[in-house]
Amino acid sequence: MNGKPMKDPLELLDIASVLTDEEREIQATVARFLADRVRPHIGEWFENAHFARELAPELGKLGVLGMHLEGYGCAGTNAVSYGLACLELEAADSGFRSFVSVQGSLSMFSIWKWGSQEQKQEWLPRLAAGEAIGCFGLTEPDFGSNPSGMRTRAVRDGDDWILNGSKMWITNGGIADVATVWAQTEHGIRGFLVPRGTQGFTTRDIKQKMSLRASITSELYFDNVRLPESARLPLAEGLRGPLSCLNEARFGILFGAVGAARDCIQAAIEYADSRVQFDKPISSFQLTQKKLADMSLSLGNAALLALHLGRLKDQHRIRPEQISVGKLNNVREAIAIARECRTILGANGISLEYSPLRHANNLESVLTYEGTSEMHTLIVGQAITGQVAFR
Ligand code: TGC
Ligand code: FAD
Repeated sequence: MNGKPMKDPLELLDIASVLTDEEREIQATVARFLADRVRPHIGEWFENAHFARELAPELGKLGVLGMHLEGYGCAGTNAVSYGLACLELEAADSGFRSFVSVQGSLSMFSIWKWGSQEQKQEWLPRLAAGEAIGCFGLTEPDFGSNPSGMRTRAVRDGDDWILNGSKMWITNGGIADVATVWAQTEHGIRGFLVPRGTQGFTTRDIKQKMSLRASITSELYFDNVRLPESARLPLAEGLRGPLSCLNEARFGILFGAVGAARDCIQAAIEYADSRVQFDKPISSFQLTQKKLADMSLSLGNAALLALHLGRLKDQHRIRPEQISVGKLNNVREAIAIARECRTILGANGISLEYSPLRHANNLESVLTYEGTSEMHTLIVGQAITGQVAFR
């Protein structure tokens, strides 16, 4: 007896049943927005390397920018709701989840956690509304996985600071109104807020990307940029400052990856149901079913892991190495799923008309940024053995 295909592979484990009504409502609202404003255009935006900047105020109105932060115009939701919003954003395209991660978890969080009252009042309400855009400069051309070696340097000149150096691979860099920039000082690493238009601060967008094409990635240059002491994030001292922001963004990614994988499996189920070879839908072949069953198992595991970590975060007892477990596992599983789904679509799988290869290409960046899979393996290895293997 034949039945109807399952539309959402997360239904297999009834994942939605362990969410609260409010969490389900937030997830559905974000999904509706994306279905209306992003999904119809995303293939074209990816092909043309276009970031739809005009959506920033709409995302602000939707409440997803800095949504898990309290005060200053932020929605103040729980961590699971933020994760579910990331899941839906990444189901549409990793570029939109990236935009929201960088705005809320890196730019806004750095100010919210480490900034002065004046800095918070000046920037957070505008960033939450999407009226201003933020970016976060940690990576440099010669220092990616090892940010402690950064060369960008800020030195005192009277009451001011003079900033010199460059940052590389910075999401939103070319369109940001304010950059959170991490630099060495004589007292160690410190963070600075550098507004667009500050003399000596320039940006250049990185072209010819084969991944995250619907997102802007840029280089930042600082040539004798003079900043007042009030531009320094007063509470951030050492590498702990930027790394604490990464915890927030990595948390969003471990949910986001589930969304990208879900979208790929949905596309594959739909395609397998309608594509006929040897006079039968390809969904009726055992090899196709094994692929779909195995992928749905690993999707369910990833979703349950994300939810577990979300509940720990909401109880304020999540540890960085647990976030590494989630990012490492869920991104690794998502990219494997995206590639496998592409095979189910045959030649059509290489067309931008379908999402799996776009997701797979995007996930190449996701595997690398916010700590490469190797770095997260070593963070987990260190937690298990007590031995540091980075150096
Ligand atoms: P280490 O000696 O281990 O630590 C230095 C200080 O930092 C503290 N710390 C943390 N604090 C908060 N959260 C964490 N996750 C932390 N990990 C370490 C640590 O306690 C220490 O504090 P203190 O007060 O004792 O000084 O540092 P290390 O130099 O050995 O490096 C450790 C390592 C390799 C894990 C770290 O540097 C790392 O995570 N590297 C990966 C770099 C990375 O993830 N870069 C991401 C750049 S941003 C980005 O990619 C945005 S993409 C966004 C998008 O578009 O979505
Ligand atoms: P490297 O650190 O040079 O690593 C190269 C390879 O060596 C990797 O496989 C790595 O795992 C491996 N490796 C390095 N050290 C070790 C070791 N000790 N043991 C084993 N293997 C090791 N950065 C920001 O600051 N802000 C942003 O907004 C931002 N956005 C990004 C957007 C995109 C699209 C991309 C692709 C990157 C972005 N990044 C951003 C940069 C990103 O965080 C870095 O690319 C990442 O941290 C890795 O650094 P790297 O590329 O220099 O690689």
